Amino acid sequence: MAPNISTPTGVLHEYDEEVDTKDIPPEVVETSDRKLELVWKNVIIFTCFHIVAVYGLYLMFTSAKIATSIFAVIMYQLGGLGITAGVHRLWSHRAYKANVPLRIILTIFNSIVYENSIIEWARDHRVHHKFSETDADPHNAKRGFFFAHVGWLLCRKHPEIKNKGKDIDISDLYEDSIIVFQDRYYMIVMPLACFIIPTLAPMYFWNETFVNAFCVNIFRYVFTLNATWLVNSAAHLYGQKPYDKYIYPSEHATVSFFALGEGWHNFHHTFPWDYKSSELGKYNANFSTAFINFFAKIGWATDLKTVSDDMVKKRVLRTGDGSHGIWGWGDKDQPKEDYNDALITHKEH
Ligand code: ST9
Ligand code: ZN
Ligand code: ZN
Repeated sequence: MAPNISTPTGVLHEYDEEVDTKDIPPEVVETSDRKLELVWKNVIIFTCFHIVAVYGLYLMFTSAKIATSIFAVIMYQLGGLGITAGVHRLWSHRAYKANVPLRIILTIFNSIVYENSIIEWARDHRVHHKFSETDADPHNAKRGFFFAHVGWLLCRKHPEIKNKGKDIDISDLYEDSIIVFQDRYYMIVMPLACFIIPTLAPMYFWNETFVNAFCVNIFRYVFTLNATWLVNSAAHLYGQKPYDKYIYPSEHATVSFFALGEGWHNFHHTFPWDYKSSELGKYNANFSTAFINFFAKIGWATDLKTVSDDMVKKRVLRTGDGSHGIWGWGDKDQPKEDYNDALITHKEH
């Protein structure tokens, strides 16, 4: 018997034979086999980073030069693009293709933020998509906000991540010599790009003090980390689900703002190969899309994949929670006055 989908506004429509169980998140492994093995080194490092970051924020408003703060904002944007347009949309999801110069730029940008090498990040992320909200998901949101946000980086991984993860194909990543280079020399490239150069540049170019330059840069880094982590925590736990109400990921405008357009997470988990990572395509909340569009214009980014309106529509009707906006002319939720007041020219006779 075909069940109905109920929405906040009532029953939307009937399931048809297209519905399959992959829309329903798999049950988690019994919690009893979770052994929390804290990695104290990480606990101490992340605590120190956050304390220095708070001091860096204080210095931005007290003694740091304005150029140092502007520089930090620029580094946040560039590093952010290295995550969103780079390791996320390009390398993890292959949502578009990039030529060698663009891949080099994105690899440099990516190294501005210490979030592990592109290969390691993309491997964890593919596992996250494939096994979302199970123990094989590195930042399983069913273990709570703190675990999904940062806790997962403070303890040993669940054995399921390694068991299931070994079957995820990442051979394409090893075929890209640029990111293989980054992975091999990560502990040289990353400290230079994330910590050393961003600290020395303000000291060299506008005579900033070491303490100001260092602490403001740590604030920039920690801010970027938290913007990224919010996608795993807040955007997996709070928000509407216009595309698929059977999954945890949700649409979160605030997260999207800080994460350069990556908070439209219900859309993203439904259509992970869409280069916009959202349906909206509004640049004010999706700076990363504007960046990719620019490089597409000059021919450096190609094969941009995106979901057709029709595909989105079908999916919204089949599994959405009813919170999706109107489709356009003829949508069942379109206000009746539109029919009377809309200006229609060149009418068909
Ligand atoms: C960081 C990453 O912050 C953040 C990622 C967030 C992702 C967000 C996604 C959201 C969408 C995009 C939004 C972007 C928004 C951007 C906004 C920007 C403004 N598959 O890991 P190990 C195996 S990092 C298959 O050591 P432990 C493998 O054999 C922060 N196999 O596990 C591996 O060996 P190898 C900085 C896997 O010992 C072996 O297990 N980084 C997989 O349990 C051991 O792996 C840090 O602080 C897998 N997925 O340790 C480092 N995983 O690697 C933190 C593992 O040689 N990490 N295996 O192949 C660590 O210290 C450790 O990883 C650990 C776990 C303690 C957490
Ligand atoms: Zn996710
Ligand atoms: Zn993703």
